[in-house]
Amino acid sequence: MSKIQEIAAAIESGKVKLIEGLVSETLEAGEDPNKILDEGMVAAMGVIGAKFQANDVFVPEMLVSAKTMKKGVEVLRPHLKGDSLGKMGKYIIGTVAGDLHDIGKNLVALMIESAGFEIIDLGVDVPAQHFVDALNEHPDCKVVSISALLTTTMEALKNTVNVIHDGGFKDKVKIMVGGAPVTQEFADKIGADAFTPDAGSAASKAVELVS
Ligand code: B12
Repeated sequence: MSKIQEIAAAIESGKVKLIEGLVSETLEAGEDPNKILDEGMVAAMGVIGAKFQANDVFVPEMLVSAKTMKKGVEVLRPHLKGDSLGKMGKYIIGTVAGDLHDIGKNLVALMIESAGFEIIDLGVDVPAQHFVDALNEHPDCKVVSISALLTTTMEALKNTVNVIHDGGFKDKVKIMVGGAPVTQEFADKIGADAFTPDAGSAASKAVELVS
């Protein structure tokens, strides 16, 4: 088993105590941090999702895997970060109302930060009005982004975009949306300015939006 496969297996089976050591060892062995993230960690969460759908694992197992992933990402974090902090301006991010998933949102925030933005993270289950409040608090912010992981919260995503537009920000900020059930077609339909399928492409899109 390769080190990356070991990391994936540790996340799938929720080995919270082993993950930090494993990720450190793999980095020390010279492995690319982006490869560890995508092929080890993100892939493992996909496997857990499929197992959950097949009733092979349940919410408690998903939670332990999520906790394991978060610990692993903390070890990777300094290796993924750039040093151009805040140069590109501010970037507001949050998970939509009704949705508690934050691993993808946190990865997007990490990559966007690496691209030089200052992150204002509103957390999870964020009511639409909180995005407007944050924009009023940070009038120099040019991009706001919303994550949704549940098909049942896609309607809240649409509502959040409307509330931001109605709050007077239609032509002032760009809205990015994403998360597993979101597509380009859906993003267009709800009037968002951009969608990307993953954190890496979210970072380049954010730079494009402010350039
Ligand atoms: C971990 C997990 C949980 C954890 C979350 C812990 C946490 N802190 O995040 C817990 C246990 C809490 C959980 C709870 C539930 N979950 Co859950 N969960 C997952 C799981 C296994 C992994 C999600 C994840 O972290 N993926 C890894 C990250 C890296 O990927 P990602 O989030 O998609 O993000 C990437 C992209 O989408 C994109 N992206 C994400 N956000 C954004 C934002 C922008 C702006 C952009 C541009 C891009 C972008 O970039 C990211 C990085 O590349 C998924 C399965 C799956 N395949 O997604 C199910 C899944 C999302 N959950 C599901 C369900 C049903 C639930 C529950 C309803 C279960 C229950 N019965 O209680 C609850 C809902 C709770 C709530 N109200 O939110 C279903 C959703 C089904 C559906 N179609 O809606 C899934 C798909 C599992 C399944 N296959 O059935 N879950």
